[in-house]
This record gives sequence, structure tokens and C-alpha cells, in this order.
Amino acid sequence: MHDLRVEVGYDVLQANEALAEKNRRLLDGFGVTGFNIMGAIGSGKTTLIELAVEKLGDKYGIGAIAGDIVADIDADRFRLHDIPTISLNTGRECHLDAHLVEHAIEQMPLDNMDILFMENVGNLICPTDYSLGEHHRVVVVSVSEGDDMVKKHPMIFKTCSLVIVNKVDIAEAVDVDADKMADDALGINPRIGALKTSKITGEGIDDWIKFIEVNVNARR
Ligand SMILES: Nc1nc2c(ncn2[C@@H]2O[C@H](COP(=O)(O)OP(=O)(O)OP(=O)(O)O)[C@@H](O)[C@H]2O)c(=O)[nH]1
Ligand SMILES: [Mg+2]
Repeated sequence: MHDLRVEVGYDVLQANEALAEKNRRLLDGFGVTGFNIMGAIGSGKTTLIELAVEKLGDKYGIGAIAGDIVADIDADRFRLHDIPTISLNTGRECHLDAHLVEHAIEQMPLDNMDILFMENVGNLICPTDYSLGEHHRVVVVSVSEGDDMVKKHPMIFKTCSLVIVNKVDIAEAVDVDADKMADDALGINPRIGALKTSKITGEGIDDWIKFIEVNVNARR
């Protein structure tokens, strides 16, 4: 019984990986760079995408997928920026998967896009094993989650090229060491890039924008 469960899980992940590869090839064909933005609930994923759209929207065609259990709240925030947006509600599932994203990108104007932000469901565990067809994986944590948050959820940090420690403007108020959170991520994955950011002070936002641009331009 136990073996059967393991095999089923493996098959599901294999099938997802095949679909993710199909999505990636589709994005490649249109020269679109995909970013899978993962992270804890309320850590600032939507905010960081909005800031990127504000700074890069004149220069690049940007589209967004808003993944949530229910509701269109994040999708509506993206739509306010006048970018093509698809809302994906997962129901009881705590992550997006390649099949959902396949249907979303079918509806997007890929020929007018350079960047696709895929905001995953707020969760540091479930999205880890499910590739969406992205080119880059970013994980957002914030100081308000406590400075042990990274060490408690090591797997997701192993799969990402960038960790963003957000809301550093309130680090002192919540008595959390943002540097420790970044160092913990580097301890888990020495190749990960680490940024500390704040929408309030603007700290690190230029580096976030630079990360996006460098990776988009590298694929042109
Ligand atoms: N103080 C502070 N608040 C922030 C910062 N970034 C985001 N917030 C606030 O944190 C709250 C959650 O931000 P969102 O961007 O919605 O977070 P999210 O990760 O998209 O949330 P979910 O999609 O619900 O998981 C909002 O009230 C933001 O205004 C920051 O740098 N500093
Ligand atoms: Mg959000």
C-alpha cells in the first residue's frame, strides 16, 4: 500500500513535469521569460510583481497569472495595471500546477509579451515539487513570519534562484533579523541570490528589477 502511494505520487509529478516542459517550450517559442513567484501567505508576492510592472511596464510586455485558492483579488490588482491577467483558482489545492498554467497561457497574448509572472498560491511547501514551465523560481518570505521561517521550510529554497526577504521596514518592530533569514537561505542553497526589500523604504527594489531584466535580456 505504501509503495503504491509513492508510485502514484511519482506519476503525478512526472506527468506535471512533462506538461511543464511543454509550457516552457511554448513560452520559449514566443520569447517570453516565465517567473514562478512563490512564498508564504501575505509575504508580498503580489506587491513585488506590481512594483515590477510599474517599473518595467513601459519597456516590456508583461502578463500575469494570479494563483489563489479562491477569489480574484490579486488578479484584480494586476488588472488595475492594465496587463493581461488570468486568475487561477485552485479550490482546495495549495499550489498551481502545469496543467492549470497550460490553460491560462493558451488565453494570453504571448506574441505581445516578454515576461510572464506566475504568482503561486501562498505556501512554502506545496509549490516546491510542481514546475509550471517557468524559467526562474523566486521565493518571497517576509520578516513578519519570524526568522526561523526559512530553516523550517528548507526544500523550496533549494529549488529557487532568488530569495526575497521582504518587509524589512518592520524588522525591528517584529524583532526579526532579516540578514539571518537571508543567510539561512544561503546555507540551504549556496547558489541562491538573496535580496532584502521593502515597498515602504524602497530598499532592494532596484535589485529586484535588475534581477528580472538581467534574466529577461539573457534569453533574448
Ligand atoms: N510594511 C510592509 N508591508 C508590505 C510590504 N510588502 C507588502 N506589504 C503588505 O503586506 C500585505 C500582503 O501583501 P501582498 O503583496 O498582498 O502579499 P501576497 O504574498 O501576494 O499575499 P497572498 O497572495 O495572499 O499570499 C499587504 O497589506 C501589503 O501592502 C513591505 O515591504 N513592507
Ligand atoms: Mg498575492
